[in-house]
Amino acid sequence: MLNSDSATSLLDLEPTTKQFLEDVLAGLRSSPKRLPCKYFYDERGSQLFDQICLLEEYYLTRSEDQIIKEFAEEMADQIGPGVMLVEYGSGSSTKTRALLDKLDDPVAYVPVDISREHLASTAAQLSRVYPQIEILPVCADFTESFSLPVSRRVPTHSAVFFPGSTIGNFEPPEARAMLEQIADLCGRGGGLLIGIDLQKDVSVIEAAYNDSLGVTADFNKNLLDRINRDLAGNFDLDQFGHRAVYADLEDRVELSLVSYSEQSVSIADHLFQFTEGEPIFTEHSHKYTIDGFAVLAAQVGLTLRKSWTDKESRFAVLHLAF
Ligand code: AVJ
Repeated sequence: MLNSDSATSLLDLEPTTKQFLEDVLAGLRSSPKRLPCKYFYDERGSQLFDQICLLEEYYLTRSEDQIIKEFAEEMADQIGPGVMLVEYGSGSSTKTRALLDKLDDPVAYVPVDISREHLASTAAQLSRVYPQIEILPVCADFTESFSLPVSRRVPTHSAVFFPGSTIGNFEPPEARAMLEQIADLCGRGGGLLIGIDLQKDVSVIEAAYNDSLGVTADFNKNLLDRINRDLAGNFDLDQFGHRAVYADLEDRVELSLVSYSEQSVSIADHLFQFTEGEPIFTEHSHKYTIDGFAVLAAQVGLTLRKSWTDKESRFAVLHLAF
């Protein structure tokens, strides 16, 4: 319980600039060039993503919100009483409140996010709304394993809430490893509530990543701007174009930034050459069927217990447990 004179304590495991530089140099030295999408989410990137969530074309957020609002009680029943709820990529936690409202006497809520500023403001706001739940924010890259904070009351079990289809950013082997890490973290008991974007008409998916207002293009290019700001880069943002194309074989939309011309870019004291039309891949977003995801989860011992979809079957939330 947080009393009025205690600030929200925050476990800060945010990746350092050194790690950012190492990851950027390694990505731009690979062929094809790539950059880790987890670095999209600096303060500006998180704000742009919040705008993406409101876009007409980007159906994912409102579809998932509709599902959670409609079925929160059933989801809470699946998770059970006295839980420590750990949310990966908590962002603004707008999805979570409908679930927190229905949980039976949750002991603690642990938002985990890579954007420290976003996390601190979200945690402070939630501790005001839910004074009866201990809010224990963790600033971390959840793709790396981390230990759970200790709550004042001992939870009956932990459950992980992983909304937003962020699991889609992982290649299948990494997605499997992520599910294994989550299974180890929550163990038997609450299990995992996870949002997945479903396979559908490709034109609907591609429109969601090529919005008419250009917000996704700004989101994608903000990564180059962050490199310029944080790593003394000299990317000319007008010399790179946003591209988002669905790759049928891999069942994913692939975001990239394409060099409009032959050019060189320096980062710190490293020089990188680009040919005209050369892409930097910045994000893959995999799309699943419910059965296909259940097969993947079964590889780490998680069984599909229940699933819910929106009215247009565009998105699904799955409950998986041992
Ligand atoms: C937050 C990773 C789920 O893949 O749809 C939105 C990020 N990228 N628009 C997604 C994103 C471009 C989003 N995830």
